[in-house]
Amino acid sequence: MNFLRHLLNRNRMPQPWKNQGLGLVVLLVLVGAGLIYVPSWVASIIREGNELGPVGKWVYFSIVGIGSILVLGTFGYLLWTLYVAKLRKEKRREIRNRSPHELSSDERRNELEENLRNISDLQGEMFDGDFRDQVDPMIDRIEAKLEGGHLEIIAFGTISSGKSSLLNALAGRDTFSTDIVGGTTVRRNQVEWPGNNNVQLIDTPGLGEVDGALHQEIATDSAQDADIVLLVVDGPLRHSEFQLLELLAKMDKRVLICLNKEDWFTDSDKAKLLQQITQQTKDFIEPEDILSVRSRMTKRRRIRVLPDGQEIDEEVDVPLSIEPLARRMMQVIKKDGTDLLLANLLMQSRGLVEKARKEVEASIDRQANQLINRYMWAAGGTGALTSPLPVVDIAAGVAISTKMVVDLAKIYRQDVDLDVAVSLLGQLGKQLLGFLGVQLAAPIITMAVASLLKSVPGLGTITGGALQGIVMALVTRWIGNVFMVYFKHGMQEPEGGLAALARREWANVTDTQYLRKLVQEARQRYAERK
Ligand SMILES: Nc1nc2c(ncn2[C@@H]2O[C@H](COP(=O)(O)OP(=O)(O)OP(=O)(O)O)[C@@H](O)[C@H]2O)c(=O)[nH]1
Ligand SMILES: [Mg+2]
Repeated sequence: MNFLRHLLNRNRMPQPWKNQGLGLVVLLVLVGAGLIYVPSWVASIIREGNELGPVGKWVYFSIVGIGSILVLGTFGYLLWTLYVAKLRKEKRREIRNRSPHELSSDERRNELEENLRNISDLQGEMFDGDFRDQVDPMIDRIEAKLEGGHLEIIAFGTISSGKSSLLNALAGRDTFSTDIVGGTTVRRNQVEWPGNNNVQLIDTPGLGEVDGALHQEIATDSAQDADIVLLVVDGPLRHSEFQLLELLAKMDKRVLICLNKEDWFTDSDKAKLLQQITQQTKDFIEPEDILSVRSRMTKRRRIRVLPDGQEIDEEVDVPLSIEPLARRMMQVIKKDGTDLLLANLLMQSRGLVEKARKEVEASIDRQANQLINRYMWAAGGTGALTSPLPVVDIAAGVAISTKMVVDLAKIYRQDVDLDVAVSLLGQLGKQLLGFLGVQLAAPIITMAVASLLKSVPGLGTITGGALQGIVMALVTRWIGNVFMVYFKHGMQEPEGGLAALARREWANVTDTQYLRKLVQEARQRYAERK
């Protein structure tokens, strides 16, 4: 492999990043030339004008003046638009990095609309339908929520903390089933909040603790749509509940903490507990958003003393108490509802843009991989058909690689035509073309691959046409992978230079597992042909 290393170190691809200072050099040269020629030119104009007599002079200078204004004005306008476009781009980037709560309502709405437009643009660039079809309903939901101003309030909490009971109490009817046995709620359900038909109350399954941590993933998934979160706890904050709060804070969610089952505590214990929770969460929850509730009517024992002095031990009903929470929820909705909705939709749209970008990238990569696959077996096929002295098929191999590079560039929208592809391949290594195109070098690479294949246990001996075919397929895949990475990064210098990239890709295609797969596929293809 020293041979390959040597050739790759010596030959490098064009390096467009070196052109970045070119603009400045050109500008300086133009300004310099201007300084040299403009003064004498202006002097000659003045001289000519002065020779024309009073009226002619006036007309002449007017014409020249208008011309100068037109030229300078247009030039200035061009510079100005470039500058404004640059400023706008920077501002957009800066806004994108800011949390929705740092943005004004208008900025949120604008970015949200821009994101939705971007997503549909990206949809157009996806080559396969699966994800594209998934995106539509998501966009529809965001748009519907935005238009209707529907808020979603979601209850979260550890198993059996009383989420379903609390939502029933808020809804004023027993919509969700509750039970003393944990795990009663098994899926997401929702009900309208009476009196405010734009607000949905959403019940979720209790988050079980696994090794002290809640099912964080499930929680983040469900929290995605929520505009307001009710975290229902029934005692001091568990470590896992605290972690969940941190996570929700990172997602920029507005959270109200509901200390449920307040009938369990004496007034002073309850006050202490609320104080403790307030202290623990002061970094991300406002104290007014921490409230105690009683979601179920309970019974309490009471000793009553009758007028005759007799004492009766009796049970009395303790009504539920959700009034303070309901009032706070109303306040939050009224004051921040639209903002919370916009902030949440904005976060969702950002997530979707990100996902769509990744999907477009992945779908382009899939396309590129399929293309390389087709070319490698076209090259491998020519190798396997004629042998053992592959003069014709090696020439075919060069043509195939060149065409492949052009097609790959098209997939990645890089401006590479046939000539450029030839020169790129040439620069990747004159020897690369050499060992594909020069008879002398062909046996060297074949021998190298043959010895590689021998080192893979269980492949058996491969000789003759099959070996030649596999070599061609392998080299084509290698070239394909190198260019795939190169084009994917906009033809920028890869990390460690092109030699390092080519070496990395060579290591990938000569990995034991990959070689085994390659040989299997080759055998299958050649068997089918026979
Ligand atoms: N003492 C008392 N018990 C309550 C209160 N709220 C709910 N409970 C009881 O707590 C138990 C669990 O209530 P659920 O509403 O089913 O709790 P959940 O959080 O929805 O439970 P899962 O869906 O299983 O995670 C039930 O037996 C309720 O009656 C309350 O304020 N006080
Ligand atoms: Mg429940």
